[in-house]
Amino acid sequence: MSETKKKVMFSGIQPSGDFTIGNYFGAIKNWTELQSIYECYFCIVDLHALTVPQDAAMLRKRTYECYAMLIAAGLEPEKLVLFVQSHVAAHSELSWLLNCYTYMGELSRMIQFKEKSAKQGENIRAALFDYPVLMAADILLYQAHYVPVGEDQRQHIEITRDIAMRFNNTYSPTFTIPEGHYPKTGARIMSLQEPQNKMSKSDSNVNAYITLKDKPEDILRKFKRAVTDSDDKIVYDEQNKPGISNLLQIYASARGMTIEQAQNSCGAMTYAELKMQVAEGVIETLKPIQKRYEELMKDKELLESYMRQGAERAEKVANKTLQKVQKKIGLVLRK
Ligand code: ATP
Ligand code: LTN
Repeated sequence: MSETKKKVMFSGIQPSGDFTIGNYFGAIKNWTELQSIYECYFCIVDLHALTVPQDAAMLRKRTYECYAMLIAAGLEPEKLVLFVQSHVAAHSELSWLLNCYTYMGELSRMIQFKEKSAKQGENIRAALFDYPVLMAADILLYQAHYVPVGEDQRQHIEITRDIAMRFNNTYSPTFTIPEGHYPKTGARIMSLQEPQNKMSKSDSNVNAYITLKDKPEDILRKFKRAVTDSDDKIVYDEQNKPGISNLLQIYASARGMTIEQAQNSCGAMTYAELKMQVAEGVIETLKPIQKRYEELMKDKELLESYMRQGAERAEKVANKTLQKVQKKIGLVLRK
C-alpha cells in the first residue's frame, strides 16, 4: 500500500539574539503546528549569523540556547528534523557550487543586503552579499516544497527559485522548485517603543522587545512602558493607533483569540488595565516554555544528542542531493 508522501518543509532561524515574542507568535508557534502536517526540516542557521560580526563565545552559547528554546516552545525532535546548519557540511559545499550559477546582478538587487550593509559601515563581509546563496542551498538540499518565512524573505525565496530553475534547465530536473509559505493572518508583532517598526531580536533598545526568557517582572515593566497614544480608546487601527493595535495583537495571540474578540474583551479597559492584561497573557504563555527551557539547558548531553540525531538525519537527505549536483556538473565523485 502506498502511503501519500508528506510534502517537505524547510525553514531556518538565526541565533543572532534571544528569540522574541515576535519570533514566537510570528514563526515558531506556526512551526509547532506544521510539524505534524509536513516532513519538516528546521535549522539554526549559525553560518548565516556569521555574515555580520559575532562574538565567538556568545555565538556558541546562543546556538545551544536557541536550539533548546525551539524544543521548549513545542518542536519535537522525534517528529521533525531539528538541526544546526554547520553540522551538515553539505550546506557550505552546495552553497559554493550554487555560487557558480548565481549572478552578481541578481544578488545586488537584494533589499536585505542593501539595508544590512548600510548598517555595517566600512568592512562589509562578502558573506553578507552571498547570504541568499547559502539560503538557497539550505532549501534546495532537502527538495523542499514549502518554506515558511515572513514577508521580508520573499525576495530570497524568489532568487532561490531562479537559481533552481536555471540549474534544472542547464542540466536536467535536479531541484524541487520551492514556494514561500507566508502566514495569512499570522501575527506581526511590532516594537514596544516604535510600534511602526517590527519587533526585532537585534534591536539596541531592550525595552522594545520581550524575549522568551524574560522574567515576569521585566515583562510587566516593558509593557507598562510601551508607547501608546494620547486618546483613551481601545480600537484596532494600525495607521492611527499602532501602539494600541500592537497590544491588542499580542493580547489576541497570547490568548488564541481573533483581533475582534480581543477588541471586544478589552474595549472598556483603561490603557493601564490593557497593559496589565497583555503582560499577564504573555507571562502565562511563556511560563511552561521557560520551565521546559530551564530543564533542557541543565542537560547539555541530551541537547547534544538531539543535535547529533538531527544532523545525522539531515545529512542523509542533503548528501544525496549534493552528490546529484556534483555528478551533473562534472566533478569526479570520490570512490
Ligand atoms: P534579526 O533582528 O536578527 O534580523 P529577527 O528577530 O528579525 O532577527 P529572524 O531571525 O530574521 O528574526 O526571523 C525568524 C523568523 O521570525 C522569520 O520567519 C520572521 O518572519 C519571524 N519574525 C521575526 N520578527 C517578527 C515579528 N516582529 N513579528 C512576526 N514575525 C517575526
Ligand atoms: N534568512 C532567514 C533565515 C534563513 C532561512 C533559511 C529561512 C536562513 N536559511 C532557509 C528559510 C529557509 C531569515 O532571516 N529569517
